[in-house]
Amino acid sequence: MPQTIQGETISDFRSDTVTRPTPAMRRAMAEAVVGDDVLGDDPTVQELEALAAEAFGMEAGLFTPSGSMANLIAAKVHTRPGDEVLVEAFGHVYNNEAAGLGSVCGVLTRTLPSDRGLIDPDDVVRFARPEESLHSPRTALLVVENTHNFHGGRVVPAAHLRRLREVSRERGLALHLDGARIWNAIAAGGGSARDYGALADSLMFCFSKGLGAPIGSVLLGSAEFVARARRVRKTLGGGMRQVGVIAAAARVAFETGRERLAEDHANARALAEGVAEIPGALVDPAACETNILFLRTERGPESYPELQEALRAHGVWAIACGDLGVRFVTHRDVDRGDVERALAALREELPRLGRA
Ligand code: TLP
Repeated sequence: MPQTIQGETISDFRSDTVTRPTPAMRRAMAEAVVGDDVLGDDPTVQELEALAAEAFGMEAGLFTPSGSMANLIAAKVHTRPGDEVLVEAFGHVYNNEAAGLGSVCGVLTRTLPSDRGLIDPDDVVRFARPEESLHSPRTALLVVENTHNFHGGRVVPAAHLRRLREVSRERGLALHLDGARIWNAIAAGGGSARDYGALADSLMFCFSKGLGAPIGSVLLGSAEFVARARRVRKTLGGGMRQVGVIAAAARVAFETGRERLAEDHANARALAEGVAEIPGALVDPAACETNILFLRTERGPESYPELQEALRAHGVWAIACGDLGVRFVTHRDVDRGDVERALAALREELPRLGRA
């Protein structure tokens, strides 16, 4: 369904973060039983943490205000200042979390190449330093993003993660899964929640992406890891008081959002298939595995901001992302009608702006 923003009816493909809370979420928020979670007595958030941990077969969970904070906390717990973290070159923790790894954790980041988001396990072996020495940093952590946002929602299958897990173990690295969209990976058949949970030392997922909650993420791991994470969250100012009002909406998202992700994937695929036929587009529909599509053009990066603006005039919002293309993300608040609207706008604008 199109959204109304400042009086304008728009089809908002900017991100799956843009969804508005549903009436059921608002009701749950109004009725939530709450307590002071910093003092340990908010039952709504505690239940949600336990439910999330249980789904992945992990011991404990910690509710956080954002995915970025959950990733930052995980890195802080897994590393010491001066350590090194391995992350794929287009990884969100490296590119889009305001340099928290460097500024807050004091770690070095080493970026790894990939095959469209899949890190080669041999590269982990190659890049992880064998041991701390007088000269070099200790490589302490591998971060794996699943689905991979800037590789177009690419699924990292559990079988591939298992190989990364094996080599990182051999090298003494912890493995953190940035699973902001792990439920999209699961819905796309990458593996089960239990599969993924068994392959990570820590895992975060967002309630506020495809699941459709307004706010909130959760960081999962062993009981000991989460106890340490809780303290770091406090350091960062992320300890929240009657946070059950937020967790209540996240719970509705958790219970109702997972089953409809396949619909988002079908909408993204329909968009990809439609766009691929328009002159000027460089799109491979088969590479659109989940809910994210990067539209590249024959004319290349200079056309992306122009295309973003032209689409906006049609009430279709998407985001130009540097060289990567114009990003479209499907979610609960866009449907097939919005996809058709986007395609109609693209049929008008793309041949003009996208052709070489
Ligand atoms: N991603 C946002 C933007 O920051 C780019 C989006 O619109 O896709 N990990 C991954 C893989 C993410 O995509 C995001 C958000 C996060 C972490 C951070 O989550 P929040 O926004 O809750 O801090």
